[in-house]
Amino acid sequence: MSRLIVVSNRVNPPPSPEQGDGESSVGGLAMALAAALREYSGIWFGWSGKTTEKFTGQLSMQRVDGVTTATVDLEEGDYQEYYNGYANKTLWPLFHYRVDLTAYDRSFGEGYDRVNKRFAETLRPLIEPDDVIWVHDYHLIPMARELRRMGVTNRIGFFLHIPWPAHQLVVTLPRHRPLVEAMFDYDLLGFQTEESLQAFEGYVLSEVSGSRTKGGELKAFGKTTRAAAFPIGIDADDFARIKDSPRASKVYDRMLAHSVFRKMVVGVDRLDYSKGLEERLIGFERFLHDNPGMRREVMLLQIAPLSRDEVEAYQDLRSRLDGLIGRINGAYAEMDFTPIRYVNRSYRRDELAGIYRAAKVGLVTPLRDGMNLVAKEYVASQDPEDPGVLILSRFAGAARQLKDALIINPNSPEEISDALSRSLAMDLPERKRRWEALFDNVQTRDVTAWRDDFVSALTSERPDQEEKPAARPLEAGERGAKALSSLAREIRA
Ligand code: ADQ
Repeated sequence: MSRLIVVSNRVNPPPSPEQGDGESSVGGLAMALAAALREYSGIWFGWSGKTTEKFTGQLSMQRVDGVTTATVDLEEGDYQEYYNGYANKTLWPLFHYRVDLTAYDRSFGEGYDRVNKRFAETLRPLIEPDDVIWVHDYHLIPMARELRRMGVTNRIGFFLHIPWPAHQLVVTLPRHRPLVEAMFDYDLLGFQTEESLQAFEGYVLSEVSGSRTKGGELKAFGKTTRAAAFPIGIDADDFARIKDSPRASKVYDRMLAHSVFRKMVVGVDRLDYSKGLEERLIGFERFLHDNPGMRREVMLLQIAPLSRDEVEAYQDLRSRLDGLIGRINGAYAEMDFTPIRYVNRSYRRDELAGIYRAAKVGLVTPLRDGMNLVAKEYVASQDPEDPGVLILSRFAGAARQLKDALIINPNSPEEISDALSRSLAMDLPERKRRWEALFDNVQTRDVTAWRDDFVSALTSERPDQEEKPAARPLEAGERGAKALSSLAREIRA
């Protein structure tokens, strides 16, 4: 295949193959994309994570373990309006159905468009005629529009990692039309679930009088695009392997030693209001209340590394969680045990695998989640001879695939409490039967299958493709920048 250019807001330093045993805390997605980039000798482009006083468009290129990364710094104002603003205070809450937390600030939208344009201008000199470009997530929806405006005619695909919300929520965005119109500059749109796909189609068909072409593409704004669901997976075999690694086993032994005579329930989430952390704690509290006989036999380990700490809604959530956990522990702790252990740090992947394996129950209760990889990681880390039980919110994309989990509504403390009782009492044959079906799905629909499905759909023939306009010749300034492309080639070589 041609070269692959991956574009995402942050470029995760790709873990080297020697780190494959889980040393890195970089997630499976970064591993999979890095592997794809090695295979297709591509480039990973995005924000460096650093800010400068003035935007210069200066690219920093590196080659690490077979992957070329190209990053650019952002101006402080851009960072505030684009990243903390439109991405994390507008699109993230809205797409997770939290209209109450959504900021409709015009300057955020302007910053978002400006940064996408700056990213596109910085990336453009690196693009060669046969490159295939894969843009990731809600930070970068207008990337293709900006690239097309600069004459880029390459195949460009987009994958949305978070849910696409219902029509009535999208229209609360003051500039929803241009946002959706920008999606029609992609050749392929990927969503996590059929539900998100249908919500997107619903908007297109009813809000902007779009239609479906004979070839099955969506047509609106005088353009066509293909849209499909590509549920993301994890590197299941790698997780299943590292759960038996020395580091994972050490963590597993430690966890067991610290929970003698008690069954551990685990929650692992970025500290985010979409993850249903408060609802989970209230459900656990209900369980403790309703099952006095079980109180000394169960403990909840909640791991929640801080995230987006500069955004007020995250600071508020953090202090509410501190209060809630304090209240529950205050009410139910005894001098020799505490019901909830709460940790705000990150762990290596092999350590997480050990923690998952030691937990009799994986409690995953998001109020909305594009997919939720933790649910799949929990399944992949279990001991096949004595697997734990997964309790999963019906509002996680993963619930569409992991039907053999105990599916609950996270808004109901009673449902969480009942599912906990049921999980803790579940006999081995039922646990095994459920786990085998779950693992089969996690293993078959893994991250490599996801990536290959998307890339092959993106590179396949488009049924309704109209002639794309020929690439516009480069202007003087751009020609200078084109020299960078040769630099990129040299670095890759
Ligand atoms: P996230 O919202 O970040 O991802 P999730 O899918 O659960 O949610 O992925 C979190 C990742 O972070 C997992 O790989 C997990 O292991 C890791 N992680 C969490 N806590 C950790 C800790 N303490 N230490 C180390 N690692 C930790 C977004 C969407 C999801 C979608 C993914 C992928 O919101 O719905 O599943 O992208 O598309």
